[in-house]
Amino acid sequence: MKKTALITGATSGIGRATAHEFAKHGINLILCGRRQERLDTIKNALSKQTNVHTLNFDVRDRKATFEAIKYLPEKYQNIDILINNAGNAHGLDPIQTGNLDDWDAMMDINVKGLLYVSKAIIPQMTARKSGHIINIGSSAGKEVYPKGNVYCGSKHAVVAITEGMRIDLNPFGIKVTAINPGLVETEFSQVRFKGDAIANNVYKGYKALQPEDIAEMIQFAISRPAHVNIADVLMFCTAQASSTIVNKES
Ligand code: NDP
Ligand code: 8X3
Repeated sequence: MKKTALITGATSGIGRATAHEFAKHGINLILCGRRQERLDTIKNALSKQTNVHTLNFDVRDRKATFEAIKYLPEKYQNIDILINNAGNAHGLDPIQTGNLDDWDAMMDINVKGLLYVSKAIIPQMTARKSGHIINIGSSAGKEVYPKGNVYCGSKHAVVAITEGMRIDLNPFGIKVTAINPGLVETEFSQVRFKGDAIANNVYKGYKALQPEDIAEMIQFAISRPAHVNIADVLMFCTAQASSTIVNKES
């Protein structure tokens, strides 16, 4: 029987690449994001391969999140796979000059948004005693780097929450996975630096991970046999050794 996956942050980067990867495997898709035009474009492209439904909500909005998921059409109501991917870094500043709005955005989206979406879906998984939750953490959830403070904090929280989910959902046979990439070439840096020219340099001088690389890892994780759970993955491009060591051509 075809599985159904809900992907947050499906309008760009890792989420969009995962939608394309899952469509290749005939997985029914619920694609979430705030930019409806993009959701429509992706739906048009993937509808040839699988069933696609789109949901437009901001993961910070608790009521909108719960309502969107509660009122899914009948054929999309059983969600087998949840990809908690929506998130971003906002700013790169020392703690003493950090921007409060940036801090709110990172904690509200990366941490609380992930919790709201999970809370809206986990009860059906526990009731069915099956499911797979994949949280997109980061190398920033494993290691703190200069000026990373709050973003790193939000991703450390994602890693901790993932471990907590795995423990609490263990009696229900639900798989829980953290996938933690290093530098991935997406719109991430445009968001982080608010369109500033510095964003264009982040992926220059080396070959960063591509969103498709992460999507393939996610597909690998969801396609393991029932007794295998990929618990935690740290992925770097070959040029990256840690958050602060990247071998760039000068
Ligand atoms: P992108 O900026 O390309 O994509 C971010 C996605 O998140 C978009 O689809 C965006 O959709 C969605 N999103 C952002 N804010 C909200 C919100 N408030 N409500 C709903 N959706 C939201 O970045 P990436 O693909 O790189 O990032 C995806 C995940 O991967 C993030 O959690 C990020 O922290 C993580 N990551 C990224 C790395 C990188 O180097 N790129 C490395 C490690 C982890 P829309 O704007 O339409 O709502
Ligand atoms: C994204 C990777 O190094 O910009 O999570 O924090 S990094």
